[in-house]
Amino acid sequence: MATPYHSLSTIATSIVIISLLVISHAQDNAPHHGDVISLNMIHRDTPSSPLYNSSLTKWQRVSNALRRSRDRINRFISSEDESPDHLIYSQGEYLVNISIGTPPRTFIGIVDTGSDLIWTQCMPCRECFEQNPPLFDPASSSTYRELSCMSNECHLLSGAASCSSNSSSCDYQYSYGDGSHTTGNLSLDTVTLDSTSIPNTIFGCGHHNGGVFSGIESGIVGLGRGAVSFISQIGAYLVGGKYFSYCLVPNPTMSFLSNNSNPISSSKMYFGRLNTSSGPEVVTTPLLSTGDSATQTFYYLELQGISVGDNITLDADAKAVKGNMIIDSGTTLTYLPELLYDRFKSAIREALKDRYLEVKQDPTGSGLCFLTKYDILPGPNVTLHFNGADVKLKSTNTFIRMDDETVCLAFSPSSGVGIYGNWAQINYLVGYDLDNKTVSFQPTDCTTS
Ligand SMILES: *[C@@H]1O[C@H](CO)[C@@H](O)[C@H](O)[C@H]1NC(C)=O
Ligand SMILES: *[C@@H]1O[C@H](CO)[C@@H](O)[C@H](O)[C@H]1NC(C)=O
Ligand SMILES: *[C@@H]1O[C@H](CO)[C@@H](O)[C@H](O)[C@H]1NC(C)=O
Ligand SMILES: *[C@@H]1O[C@H](CO)[C@@H](O)[C@H](O)[C@H]1NC(C)=O
Ligand SMILES: *[C@@H]1O[C@H](CO)[C@@H](O)[C@H](O)[C@H]1NC(C)=O
Ligand SMILES: *[C@@H]1O[C@H](CO)[C@@H](O)[C@H](O)[C@H]1NC(C)=O
Ligand SMILES: *[C@@H]1O[C@H](CO)[C@@H](O)[C@H](O)[C@H]1NC(C)=O
Ligand SMILES: *[C@@H]1O[C@H](CO)[C@@H](O)[C@H](O)[C@H]1NC(C)=O
Ligand SMILES: CC(=O)N[C@H]1CO[C@H](CO)[C@@H](O)[C@@H]1O
Repeated sequence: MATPYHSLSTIATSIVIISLLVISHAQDNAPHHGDVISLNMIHRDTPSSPLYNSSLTKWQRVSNALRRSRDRINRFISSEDESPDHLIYSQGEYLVNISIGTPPRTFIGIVDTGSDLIWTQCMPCRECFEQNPPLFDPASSSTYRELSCMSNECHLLSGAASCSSNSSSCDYQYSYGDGSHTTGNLSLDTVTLDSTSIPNTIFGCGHHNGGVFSGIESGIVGLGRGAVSFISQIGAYLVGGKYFSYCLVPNPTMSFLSNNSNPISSSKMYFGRLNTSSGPEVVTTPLLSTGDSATQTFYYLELQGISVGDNITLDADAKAVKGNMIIDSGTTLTYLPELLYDRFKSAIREALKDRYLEVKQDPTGSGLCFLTKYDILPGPNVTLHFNGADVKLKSTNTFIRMDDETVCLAFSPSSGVGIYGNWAQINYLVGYDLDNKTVSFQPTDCTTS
């Protein structure tokens, strides 16, 4: 809505009226007790993905995913050292198709557990990347409202918001480490997930946007831990508070499964606490936080060690306060602190040296690849020992096929913080409990759940 000028009292009155309308509307659709919102999570490399490039071969896709992985870990490492507004976005691997506005308009967002703000490209567009769904036009949404500079919401963005005067709009500016950026008005509108409408969601209505976008997505859905993150905002509407989880299926175009045409069910994201989040096989580890605002977005875990068979290697440097590892859905490989990685690699090499020929070629940067047309099955039992939670990986989590002949360890060394990447999370139900500050893992066949 273009609001050239309103007196403050008019704005305040409108806010009250709009809020009342929105809340009463929302209650019709609000989740009932026991309902959890379920969304498909589209991997960029599945044929149903709007980002799918059919002219790439399977192995090009793998190699691209690993390149994105390297870009992203580098952002995580630099964002730890640099300023709070140095955000890490570097593509990410999964998309969700949600809606924004009244009536709802399609919003295809990249799921980013490494940033907070949810934003979409908006009309009038002064600088935009190409996108497939029509641009969101605030003027066509009856529930859209621009936030003022004096609003509490505007203050939540601290350094990323600026105001020319108290009565002006709340202008935000986000620059990601990879050169991607969005600038626009911080606003409120209804976001619809499946059939659940969540009113007054703070989002960035971006009028100047650019960077590494692929032409289909409309923006980013930030699912970090910070105050403006989507999950922090919508917790009040969810069953069991600020809780989301996902279950990632093996990707048929990028995995051990050699059959591209075999349809496989989609990965799922759930908002709200699932009943299964405390079953017998569930393991749970605390989420750690730095006092440091620069990194309070990230989901830090403490990885105490890693076992290959019965041999355990401990990470002597594991930092109990802050955590030595970030769990992330947008990075493919898992990155271990260097010393831990070196010992892990030696143990894997030791366990497989009699069965497979090691090849020096190192397309992953993983440093350990084997020549084999067959999958490494059974592989050695690999267990990640998080504080209080032993996560037992399957061979399909531990190794990644690079081409018809080569299988590599799906792990790489990191010179800074580690990343628990999405490949190692496939076929686990991973639950993020922001209220209880825990992350839980439950082995699950995600293709049938
Ligand atoms: C989930 O738990 C809630 C509350 O304990 C209960 O009402 C609901 O029936 C449960 N749902 C399932 C599918 O078990
Ligand atoms: C798809 O991949 C081909 C081959 O690498 C490339 O030339 C083309 O630009 C890609 N298309 C898109 C939309 O990324
Ligand atoms: C997103 O959802 C809308 C509404 O359900 C649908 O019309 C559209 O085709 C979907 N887009 C993609 C790329 O899945
Ligand atoms: C905005 O308002 C605050 C207090 O309400 C005041 O301290 C500040 O000086 C005002 N700033 C401008 C630019 O008017
Ligand atoms: C691939 O999947 C198709 C359809 O499900 C099936 O007919 C075909 O036999 C499969 N090929 C292989 C090699 O598994
Ligand atoms: C465990 O360590 C011992 C001693 O270094 C070694 O002999 C054995 O092969 C290792 N087992 C595995 C599964 O790596
Ligand atoms: C892996 O662990 C399972 C039980 O968890 C055991 O039955 C199996 O023998 C182990 N495999 C190897 C190679 O040690
Ligand atoms: C989460 O915390 C609440 C209260 O702090 C507690 O009642 C509940 O049992 C906890 N849930 C889990 C799954 O730990
Ligand atoms: C940064 C930005 O695009 N701010 C815009 C917010 O909205 C007002 C009008 O609604 C524009 O004038 C600003 O340019």
